[in-house]
Amino acid sequence: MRPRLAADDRILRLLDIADLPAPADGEQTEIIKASITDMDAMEKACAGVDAVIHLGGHSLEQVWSKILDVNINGTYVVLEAARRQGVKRVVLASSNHAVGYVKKEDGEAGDYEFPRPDTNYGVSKVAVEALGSLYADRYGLDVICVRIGSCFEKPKDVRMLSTWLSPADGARLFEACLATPEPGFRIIWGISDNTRRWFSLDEGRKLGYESQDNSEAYAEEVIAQHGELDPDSHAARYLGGAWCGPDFNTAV
Ligand code: 15L
Repeated sequence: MRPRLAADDRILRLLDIADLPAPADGEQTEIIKASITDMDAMEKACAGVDAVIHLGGHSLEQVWSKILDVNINGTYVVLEAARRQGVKRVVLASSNHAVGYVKKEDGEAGDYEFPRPDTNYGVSKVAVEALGSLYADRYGLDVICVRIGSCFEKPKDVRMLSTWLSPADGARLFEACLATPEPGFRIIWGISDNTRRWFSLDEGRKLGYESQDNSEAYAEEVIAQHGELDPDSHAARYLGGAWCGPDFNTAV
């Protein structure tokens, strides 16, 4: 997102526990190395900013203690630091795995599909949404939770022909989340306008998001490589795909 969210009238302040490349000449970017679980660092990082896009945390399944510390407590720290520093808007990365056990046969997944997490990671995304809801209702922050499908340069398998969010659409979606007036609390799908998508784009469109990409451009190549999905497989039956299957290594 770093090059995609750069703009002449914007300073991007990036925070990561990893080393990030120093800003290039003319790049209006500030770099902070810190953990999202460090309240002092997060308050400093939130000072004077208009909006926070929170993408930090474990992006795959992990043991519960790490999920609790980084994904759940880390999101609390992000929201609380934002509140203390008077930041008005926070965009939170949720995931399809918050509702992974929803069945595809039940039809297109709505924007506010009730939680059905498929893993510890999925539970953390439900908690992320709950924390966002608390900070919107109790403290008046604008909070938009984006249930991201699969955000990669290209769909990596046949399921991702349905769940793909192109990085360019991801940036369009975040721009819409930043620009829309007074959203309050929202949950939207982070999905491209894929021919094979299983997800609603209604709420995203209400915020001004218009996808310009469709995974169908990669369908022939992906199906030639992987073959069609077995209709009885978890990948074909559940939004969370193989994460819902008995062979998936749910960490304890
Ligand atoms: C996610 O939430 C993960 O962060 C990502 O790495 C993918 O696995 C994606 O879900 C997916 O379901 O494809």
